[in-house]
Amino acid sequence: MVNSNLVIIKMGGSVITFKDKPLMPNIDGIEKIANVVTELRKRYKIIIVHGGGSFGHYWSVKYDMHTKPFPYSDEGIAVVHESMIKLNHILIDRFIKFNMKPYTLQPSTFVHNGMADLNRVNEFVNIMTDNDLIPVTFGDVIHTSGNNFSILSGDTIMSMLSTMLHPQYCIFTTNVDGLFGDFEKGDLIPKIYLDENGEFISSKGNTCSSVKTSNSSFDVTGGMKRKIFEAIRIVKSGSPVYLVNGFKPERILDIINNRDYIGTCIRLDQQVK
Ligand code: IP8
Repeated sequence: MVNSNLVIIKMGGSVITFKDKPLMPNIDGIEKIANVVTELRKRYKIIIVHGGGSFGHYWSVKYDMHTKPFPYSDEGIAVVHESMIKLNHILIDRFIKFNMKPYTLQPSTFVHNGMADLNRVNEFVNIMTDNDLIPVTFGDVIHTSGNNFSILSGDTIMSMLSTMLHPQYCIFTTNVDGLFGDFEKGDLIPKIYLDENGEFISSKGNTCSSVKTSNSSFDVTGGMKRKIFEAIRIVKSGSPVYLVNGFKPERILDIINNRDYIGTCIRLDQQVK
């Protein structure tokens, strides 16, 4: 059963920063999505998750830090975390300028040892959304156990939150239009249907030739791979997932207003729409 007044949106790092320019926010990218969120919040409770882009990823690479729990250097942990707070601050500042009331939840307040705390999440989200506050969280470096820390992707936070809260719409924004069978040919896949085990059933529109289902994972490159992995978990838990171009966020409104849209929807085959 989905929570029909909840929308969770990931603001991708490739939209809110210039990925190839270290520590450079993309204010236009942030504001375009903020503008759409001002519309959405009139009708829905919103949760925002944002990625690291050329802030967190830049320093994670420099300090050789990854998603694997490990006793990374204290300096690296401090610097990566600080860069994410800085990016979060820039984003929050823009949201406030758009007359919204964002409230940052650092992932360390609700994730322990790689697991999200359902009670904490429910408590935070209910209090905030009842008060017109918009919870905002982000990918970060967090403590796991012992002396170990790990990079926690915003995509993983998307699936932690979505599998607990069951939003009606779970939307990932990136710098491309969606999931492509063949990117060179512009072969966008508008719909992918899964069964309740997360196994691929069929796709609609263009062919799904380069999208494979071995181990419930799709054969895609780079950051898309994790998104698809997390998307499958979310879809299995009942919420449909949409991959949308964050530079054209009006497409989010198309989805929610039931209009034709450009993007990829991944859903259970029995979810009608
Ligand atoms: O961009 C990564 O979050 P993502 C956050 O959502 C860091 O994968 C610290 C690199």
